[in-house]
Amino acid sequence: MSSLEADLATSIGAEHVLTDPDLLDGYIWDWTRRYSGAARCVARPGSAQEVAAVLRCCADSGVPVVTQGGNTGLVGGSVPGPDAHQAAVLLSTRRLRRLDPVDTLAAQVTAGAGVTLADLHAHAAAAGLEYGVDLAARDSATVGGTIATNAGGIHTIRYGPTRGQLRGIEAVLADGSVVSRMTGLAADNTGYDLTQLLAGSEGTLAVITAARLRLWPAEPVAAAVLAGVSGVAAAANLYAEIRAHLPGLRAAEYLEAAGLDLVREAAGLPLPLSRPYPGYLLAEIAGTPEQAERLEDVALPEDTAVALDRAGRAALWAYRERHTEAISAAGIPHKLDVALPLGRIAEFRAALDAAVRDAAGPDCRVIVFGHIGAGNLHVNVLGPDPADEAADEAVLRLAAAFGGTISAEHGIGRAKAGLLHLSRSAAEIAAMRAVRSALDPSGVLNPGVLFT
Ligand code: FAD
Ligand code: 2HG
Ligand code: ZN
Repeated sequence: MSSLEADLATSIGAEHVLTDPDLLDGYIWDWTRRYSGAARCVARPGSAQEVAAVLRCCADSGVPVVTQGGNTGLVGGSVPGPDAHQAAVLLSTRRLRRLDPVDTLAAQVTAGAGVTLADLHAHAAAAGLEYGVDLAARDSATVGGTIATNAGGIHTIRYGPTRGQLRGIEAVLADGSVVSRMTGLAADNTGYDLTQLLAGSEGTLAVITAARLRLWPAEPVAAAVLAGVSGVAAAANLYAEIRAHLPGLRAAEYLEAAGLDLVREAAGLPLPLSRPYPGYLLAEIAGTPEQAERLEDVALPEDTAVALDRAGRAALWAYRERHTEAISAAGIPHKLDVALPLGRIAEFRAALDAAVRDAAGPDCRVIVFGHIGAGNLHVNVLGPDPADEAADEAVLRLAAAFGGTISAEHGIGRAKAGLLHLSRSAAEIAAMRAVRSALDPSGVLNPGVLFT
């Protein structure tokens, strides 16, 4: 055991420092199997003080630290870079499982960074409240990871992304100092907002150890609706039509035939409607059954499935939520996560397939789905070699050309670090780098993530 591993073992307990290559293998590959890297060990601290001790040991040795929560991130940020000379300490937050009683008066809760979204949802629900961020990886994705990526998800149109749920944060900086602002005050105007700064920081500024989270009154879900449409423009228009009639609209998702076919094949599901369509809009409506009756005022396509009970709604959601799994069952995907102004989303979609095939070859399969209410399209490309970046770059350049962003919700990670300039100006990138240098002067936290 080297002196760093020995120091880590002294600080957090030898049983929480993993060096066995078979055990490391479970941490060093990302969810998509496209990215993996070199880790010298995995450290599993159990408190903010132990995180601080790990960071101090690594700072003293000049060894990079890659923080990992549920390892469901889709941009290669949760695993180390491939350079064996730069082998990292992988800091897993999975033991940071504190989950305090819900403060029903403030409608807030304090949760450790390693708490999963599923556990947080169950905890909030038991108090008659709801956490505003939900996504299909809920059983593994953590509070810390979703803050670090500013995750979006299926309820972004209702509650906003993760940054909108934050009322405080506890984190450890690269030098081991603990910053904690967990008062939960909704009104607090005392200088720089470190809590918000860490939202979307992707492990490059600090290790988040806990957060004070805002909760919402639990909403009864009245209906899920799946409508067959001609494509993304029709889906966007139908979304706007439902929004105009139903104030309880809380999710508006888009699917296409290519993704639906993969899901049906992987999960053995029947066609959801009487015949196939080029696209589908899936909407979820909150409210009482009477409020859901206002769906009758919406000009829904004739071929629309409406599910009122929980089982029926889950059956419709399965067609959307199983996309990521079904795509990975067909190959190692190139994942892009763009957002466009709704008014330009159809132009982008019309140009997409040709742009990908021109860049990466005629046999690429392009699968598009996403959170249409947020203008967010997930573009998955199957076919090109995992190391070939041509399709990725073509999609991101196209999004930028149509006034969009290269990341709607997954972040930049390692995958898009070289193309950050497509969405951020030179002055913005310089300011971001200055913030990073101020908080982590040696650049030990997640090197290669966000910036090349
Ligand atoms: P990880 O993957 O472990 O890490 C992600 C990033 O955060 C890395 O850069 C890591 O270094 C950093 N990090 C993790 N924990 C900390 C911490 N405590 N302190 C500092 N940095 C940290 N994303 C969406 O936004 N919306 C979706 O709808 C969505 N759906 C998904 C569905 C599936 C099936 C899958 C596999 C993924 C999906 N994702 C989605 C992506 C992913 O779930 C999110 O990015 C999530 O926020 C990652 O959380 P995690 O705990 O797994 O983080
Ligand atoms: C989703 O919305 C996730 O399902 C994953 O953000 C997207 O797999 C993807 O590309
Ligand atoms: Zn998504």
